[in-house]
Amino acid sequence: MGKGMAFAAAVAVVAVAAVAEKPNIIIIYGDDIGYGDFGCYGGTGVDTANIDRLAEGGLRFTGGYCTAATCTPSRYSLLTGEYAFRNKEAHILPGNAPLIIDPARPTIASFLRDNGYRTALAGKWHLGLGLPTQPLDWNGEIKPGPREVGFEYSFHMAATADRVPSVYIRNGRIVDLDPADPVQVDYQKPVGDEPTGVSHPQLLRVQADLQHSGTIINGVSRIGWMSGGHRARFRDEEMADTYLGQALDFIRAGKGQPFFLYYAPNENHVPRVVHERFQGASSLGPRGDALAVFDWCVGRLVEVLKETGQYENTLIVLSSDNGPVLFDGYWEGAIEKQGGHRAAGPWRGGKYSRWEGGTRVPFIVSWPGTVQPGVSGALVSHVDLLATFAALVGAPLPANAGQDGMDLLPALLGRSDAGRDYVIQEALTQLAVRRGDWKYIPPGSVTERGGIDEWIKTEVDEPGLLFNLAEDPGETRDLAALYPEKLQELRAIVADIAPDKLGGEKKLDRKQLGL
Ligand code: NG6
Ligand code: CA
Repeated sequence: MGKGMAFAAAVAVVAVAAVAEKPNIIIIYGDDIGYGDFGCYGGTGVDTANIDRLAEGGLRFTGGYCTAATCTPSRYSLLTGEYAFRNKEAHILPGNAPLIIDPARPTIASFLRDNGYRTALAGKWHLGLGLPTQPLDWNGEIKPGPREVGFEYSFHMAATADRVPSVYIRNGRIVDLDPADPVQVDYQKPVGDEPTGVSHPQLLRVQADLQHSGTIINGVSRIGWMSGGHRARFRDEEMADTYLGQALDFIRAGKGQPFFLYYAPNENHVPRVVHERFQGASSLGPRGDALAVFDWCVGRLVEVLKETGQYENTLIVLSSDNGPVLFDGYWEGAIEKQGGHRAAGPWRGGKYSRWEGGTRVPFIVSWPGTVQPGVSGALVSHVDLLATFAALVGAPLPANAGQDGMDLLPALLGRSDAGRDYVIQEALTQLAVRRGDWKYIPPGSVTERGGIDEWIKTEVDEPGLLFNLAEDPGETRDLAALYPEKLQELRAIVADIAPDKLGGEKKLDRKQLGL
């Protein structure tokens, strides 16, 4: 337990009730940033002084989880408070996928908007745009999208930086679009006659795998094909400054109304093409340089909060959408240059993985004067943020709001070290569960990225794998045979929540499992 955390539950209730004014709320959502990437979590090779300072003055969780080991499901759960596996569309989306959040479903953004907040998104979206019933016209009004699920202002890319269309969208319109040069997007076949990574590899600044060898934008081939929109195309080097600028403008514009900002930088997702002033900022190559960019952006954001007198009245949650990945389609040298830096910290695996590194992420909360500074081992998940913010603003959640989250306000403010009892971890639609020191991985396969252009799959048979994370953070010693009761206890959690996630065709019904 960290300094200053020995508070009785009764005290916590009184103290939380005493939070009178509605604070601003900022979620800073990193992309593919691992548990071990920041200095305050043991990272080396890149200076993350701004984030470390935020953690020092705030609360740093060691048991903080995103809900899934890839972006779309993780962001879906974050915003809705619903487990992503309940929504069959919540898998990694192409750049032309329809919106997967039902606009009738409350999100953190719509909930806070309805409770007096100004709301904005600046950064990555990747939750789809448009309707499932008709193809999206990129040259008209792009909707439904972030605005229809609660963001009054939105400035974002459609999906990821490695997926077309490589443009920004502001409030439902492509920014800087020339009507004489309309955008077309396709994920099945090339559109237009522009060079691709396959036809013109000599034009590439960074070599890519076949999946990332579609249309070349800014010297980098992407997933998918696009034509048109030349004036609107982004330059990767400026993306961080662009999103940050949007975030800062929004912060500065506030007048007497609290705000909610979902700030979702691209860093350090691939392609890692950082601004010239950050190239070589770390010893880790472009991946570390991108982390330095992220840290710098956090520093600027805090500075502007201070300049505008809002720092003390702003709750910041800083985290990541999934665990780290070194090679993710581009030959950027991340593996060769990692040295002693361990992006996932002590945990096994990373992005895509049911191993711990897939979903155990950095999780830092700042609210000067209100959050009790320290380090907390409480189990907290992004799925809880909607319910927790509802408690914070003192408003009931609508009946149809995310049913999977819980109010963890006392834990989030460092006034209690009681988090959730267990946490569900999703990777590629399969689940795992952690409770206390124990982790259970139901049958199926566990995926992780291996070395360069390599995937590693571990097939898991009945009854699944059981690990003690306190003694074996690397998940190397399966204790299933030694502790069958513990295994059944954790398995019962999954059986209750998602009986179909106990091993696909190998699944046994509950009676056969002895539950
Ligand atoms: C994968 C891509 C990867 C990345 C990821 C999404 C391949 C082989 N890999 O399918 O490069 O784009 O999708 O990342 O295509 S995420 O952080 O948005 O989930
Ligand atoms: Ca991600």
